[in-house]
Amino acid sequence: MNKKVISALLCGTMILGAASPVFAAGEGQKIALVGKSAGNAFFEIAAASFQETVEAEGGEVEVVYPETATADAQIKVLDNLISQDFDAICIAANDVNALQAKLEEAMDAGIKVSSFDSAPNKDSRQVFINQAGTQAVGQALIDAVLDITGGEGQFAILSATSQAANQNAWIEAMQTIMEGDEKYSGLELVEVAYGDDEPQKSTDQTAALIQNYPDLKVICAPTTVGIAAAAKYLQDNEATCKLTGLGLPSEMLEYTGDDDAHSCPYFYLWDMQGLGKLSAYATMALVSGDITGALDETFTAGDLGEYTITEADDGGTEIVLGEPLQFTPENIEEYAELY
Ligand code: RAM
Repeated sequence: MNKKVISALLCGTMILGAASPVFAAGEGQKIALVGKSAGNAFFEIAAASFQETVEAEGGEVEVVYPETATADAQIKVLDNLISQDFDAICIAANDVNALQAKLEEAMDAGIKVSSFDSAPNKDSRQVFINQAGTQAVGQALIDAVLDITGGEGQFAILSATSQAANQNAWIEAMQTIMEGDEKYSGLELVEVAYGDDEPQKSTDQTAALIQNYPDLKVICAPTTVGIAAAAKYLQDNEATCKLTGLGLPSEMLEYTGDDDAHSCPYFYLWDMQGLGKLSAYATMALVSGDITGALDETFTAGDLGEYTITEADDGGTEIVLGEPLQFTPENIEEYAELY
């Protein structure tokens, strides 16, 4: 029986049969959550919160990781999911455009498609759950670089994969902000290196940056895997080059400090449990028909409150969780207990 009919019947039964019916937002829903790659704590934390949220609302979640952090590997995963009876797929895309045909196939088959963390293009999704505005992240990162370099000098970016939709959007935002304001004119971006969200490759890329640019003042790594690898390398080697970017407080605890003994003065991320939860509520709302992903629709994301669907930079729609959070020596211990 169709899931919507089942939930309508369940709802009716609850209203007739119980004194105070509790409406479960995800009753009977079957949702697949697809991360960018396996073995990355970032996705494990978001997935745990996503799963817990859906299960508490009466649905079930299958978390699937591709074999590699590529679009091809995600296409294989999607092929497999489309052949099963999932109500929705929520995906962090390894490429902006390469998943379009497959995600359109999923939507044509009646599967709702949302994305989180890393957005496939606007035709490949119904809505994107953006952890923090793309411009806001770009602004926070370039301002951190400006501050930590002391206002001028060389910096490099250590990214994940070269095709990663979110990484490229943040890097582009940083570059646009930099080019548009005189105050960044003393900064020189010498290289964007790719560690592919693999610890060893990220370490090797950090080593190469330090060797190739002896005057490098800052590395900005907008990836949790990259920043943790670079933090360790720079600190172990007592490099003068400093670090900032996007990281998990739990993985950055021992590297964050204002003194020479630490490689990272401060860095950013966002509420990780909130990201999983908001993605879960948005995806459940697509399945139940409460939203379609269109501009200006609103829905309630449990105890996170009410959210409105807004326009994304790519012309599609998104739901923005909140502002990026800054982690400093003062607050990192508290956050490290959470994620
Ligand atoms: C890595 C991934 C992820 C990104 C975070 C900040 O774990 O590349 O997509 O959002 O870093």
